[in-house]
Amino acid sequence: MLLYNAQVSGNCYKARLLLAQVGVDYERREINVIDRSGRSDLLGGVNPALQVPTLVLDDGRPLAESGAILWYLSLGTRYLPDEDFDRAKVLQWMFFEQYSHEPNIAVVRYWVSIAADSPRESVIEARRKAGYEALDAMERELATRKFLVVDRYTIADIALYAYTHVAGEGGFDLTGYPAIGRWLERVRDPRHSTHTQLATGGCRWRDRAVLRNPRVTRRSCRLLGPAGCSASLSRRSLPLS
Ligand SMILES: N[C@@H](CCC(=O)N[C@@H](CS)C(=O)NCC(=O)O)C(=O)O
Repeated sequence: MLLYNAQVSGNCYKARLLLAQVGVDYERREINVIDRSGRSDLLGGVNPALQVPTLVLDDGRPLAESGAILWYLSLGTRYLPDEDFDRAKVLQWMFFEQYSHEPNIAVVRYWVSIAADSPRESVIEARRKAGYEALDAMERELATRKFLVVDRYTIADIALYAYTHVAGEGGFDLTGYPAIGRWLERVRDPRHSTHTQLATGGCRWRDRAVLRNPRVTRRSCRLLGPAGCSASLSRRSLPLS
């Protein structure tokens, strides 16, 4: 697979994290999110929105939007629940992320820490206020449960972890959000999610739940035999920030 990627982008981070967790080998093509020149030439054929992340499958079909990429890669894996209602709850949080969280927390982070120019302070403050409201909603939910859905790590957690764990770069102060703080730790905990196991050479791609998804496993199974698996995975630098 090929990922059109920007290293600073939390939306791309979601795709990189799940690709690492399911153990798919892929290439990256870097896009500059500040200098937008030449964007049509680079992405015109694969994403009408001319944005990243965009994933191109091995058969050439392109898939854009971080949520769609997470959904596709998680089909048949432990990262997407089987039960219909639980799957709808995953979507609930992913839509929340795209409408209430990312447009405020990610955009303020972009203005404050990445962009060459930013709007006037009152505009930033209005977005920051809306960002805090999104964090309030997460705090209320996470005060009652360990993860956003079915009390285990799913792509809903990946979608919301991406920009929450770097919210400080947008001037968001998370000290008043103890449940979010504990959830951030849980997401990083190898007992709940697998990325730190991968970092230490874990071999989750052989897991039965992962193997149920032919899209993400056929190629990695071919590429990584049992002996090569931990070596390949431990060499991979994981996109944890
Ligand atoms: N809803 C999209 C948003 C994608 C998006 O905003 N991508 C940004 C990087 S985070 C981008 O490509 N910016 C450059 C541009 O719009 O020209 C998603 O979740 O993937």
